[in-house]
Amino acid sequence: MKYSTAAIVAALVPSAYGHYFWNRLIVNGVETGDNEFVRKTTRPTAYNPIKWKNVRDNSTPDLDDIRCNQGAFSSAASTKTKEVAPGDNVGFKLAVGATMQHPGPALAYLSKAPSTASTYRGDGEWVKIWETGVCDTSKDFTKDAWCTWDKDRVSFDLPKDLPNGEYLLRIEHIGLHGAHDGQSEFYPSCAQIKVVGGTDGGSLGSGIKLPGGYKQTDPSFNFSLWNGYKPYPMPGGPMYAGVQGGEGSGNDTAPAPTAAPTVSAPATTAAPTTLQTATQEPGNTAPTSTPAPPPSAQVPGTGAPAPAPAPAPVPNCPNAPRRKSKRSRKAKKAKKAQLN
Ligand SMILES: [Cu+2]
Repeated sequence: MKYSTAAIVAALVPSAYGHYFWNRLIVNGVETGDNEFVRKTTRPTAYNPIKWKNVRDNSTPDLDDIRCNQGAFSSAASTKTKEVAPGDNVGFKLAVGATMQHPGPALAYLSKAPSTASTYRGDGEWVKIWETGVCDTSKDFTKDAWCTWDKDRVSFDLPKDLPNGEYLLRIEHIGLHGAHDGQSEFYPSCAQIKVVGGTDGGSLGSGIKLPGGYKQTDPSFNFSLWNGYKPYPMPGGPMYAGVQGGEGSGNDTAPAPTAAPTVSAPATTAAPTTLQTATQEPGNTAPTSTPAPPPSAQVPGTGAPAPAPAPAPVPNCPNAPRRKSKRSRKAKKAKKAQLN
């Protein structure tokens, strides 16, 4: 049977710009292997998000799933731990050629393992070390205004004063297209790292617990992208403020991070911890017109226009209900190869 280009494109859509999961750690620009240092999820559909509503794979942010994705601890022992140095540029790449075609922020957290990363469940404090939100308020707030839009990776620097030891490094992208309806989508994963060449002792200061630090009622997860740009209140508590104590840190007097995480602030008075941009740009993102298709160069093998998301309500991802639909044999094979 001969497939039309359009049919093939439609079949490829889910893996090309649907849901996604992380499986590669990047260190100083060098990609590591699939799940070599990133714990593998056991969820039936690896790219499904974690959600509070319209739940997939029984996975919600109130479960341990929110740490490193569902079932990730079961692969901890078979996941390698990557040696890194303080200040190294690290990053994560999505699996199966996916890109982040969901609007929303990305965040990175560290949690110190009491002993080794490969035996750590992640039940300690998670300290946020990086975040990214809106890069250009003149663009579509439901799409490419967000810095991560259509990217297949993120990268950032580890703190220069990061104490020696083993950690879980947690990456997360949050899809906000359905957040006005309580349908924020969480895509976390963790890499196992060992910091060497730094100083001994000292702590990262206060962070959040996962689960617990994200609440279903948080303004960050009940936020509408659909009526033009507005500042987004970043979740995840205070940003890392420097090592607390420890030998040779020279930073023993660093102020303690603020005690009150913004995530627990009521919606009406929430003061965002971080605004990516200072100015408000009204009127340019009204979701009344059909969005332009993504540049085909950004979506390998397709020139497919993105399914136009309805302005409101937006209960589902454009592709979510279609993920089980016919997929080309080629894409299936490629995906299987990636997953093996
Ligand atoms: Cu989605």
